[in-house]
Amino acid sequence: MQTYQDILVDQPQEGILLITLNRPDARNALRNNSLREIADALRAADDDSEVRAVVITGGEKYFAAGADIKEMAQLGPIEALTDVRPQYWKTIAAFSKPLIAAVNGYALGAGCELAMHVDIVIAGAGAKFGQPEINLGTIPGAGGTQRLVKTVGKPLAMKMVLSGEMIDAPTALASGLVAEVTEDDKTLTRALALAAVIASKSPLATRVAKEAVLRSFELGLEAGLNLERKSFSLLAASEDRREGIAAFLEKRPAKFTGR
Ligand code: DAK
Repeated sequence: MQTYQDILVDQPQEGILLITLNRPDARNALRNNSLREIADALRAADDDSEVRAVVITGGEKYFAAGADIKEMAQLGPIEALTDVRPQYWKTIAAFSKPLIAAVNGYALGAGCELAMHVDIVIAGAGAKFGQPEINLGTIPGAGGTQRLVKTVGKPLAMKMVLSGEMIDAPTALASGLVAEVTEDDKTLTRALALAAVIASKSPLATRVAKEAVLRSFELGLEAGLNLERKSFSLLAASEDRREGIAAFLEKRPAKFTGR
């Protein structure tokens, strides 16, 4: 397996890849290289049929404290306009397999935006989410003014973006930013267990389901329902659907192959 500088990548269970942000001295601040490595690892995971789901975590203390402020300080308008980061974010957003975040501690700025790029966030009870860019005289740059509104709604998004104030895990749960809150020392275990459940499903169906759900952010209801119908019809031709239905009728676990 490839080695990286800012992340650790391993395969703790069959079918599951674990990415751990690993810049503890900078509170896992996401410098360009960190984002590049995350994007590279996800691209490789997309190409690897053995990988069925990915979990990303920052470890037990902090998820990520945002973009690297020291690196950001070097950005003038031209550098910001031609910045490489949007390409890395696009790769992360385009990852086609289920992506789960296990978040403990701070998920701030780009860290909160990374949490919003994943499909399911499991947060520890002590997790804190925020978009503190306003404290630096700037604004979020990777969806904090867009995905956040669509996720938690305008009132809370405005409060977070304009004040820089953080929200705690219960508020993140109530507002839909996270799917589940666990005890702090159970976050990764729970995320891996959920990844294992998802990894046992048909990889074709999870891929198509993820795409359909994500497209709902952009499509109107009629177009979204149309996409859903077409995707459903497409899956009707798959061996996995035949296997899933046969397994149900024969009262045995399904064995999905992704065909
Ligand atoms: N960047 C770089 N270093 C950071 C950092 C960060 N975001 N956060 C923490 N560190 C470093 C600190 O400088 C310190 O380093 P040393 O002094 O030891 O060398 C070390 O991590 C420990 O930090 P603290 O002593 O502050 O640790 P605490 O546990 O007391 O506090 C904290 C943790 C996360 C609450 C605190 O460190 C903090 O508030 N950090 C900054 C959070 C923040 O403001 N994040 C938002 C960053 S801006 C773009 C548009 C926008 C953006 C980027 C691009 N374009 C359109 C191109 C902006 C995005 C952002 O995310």
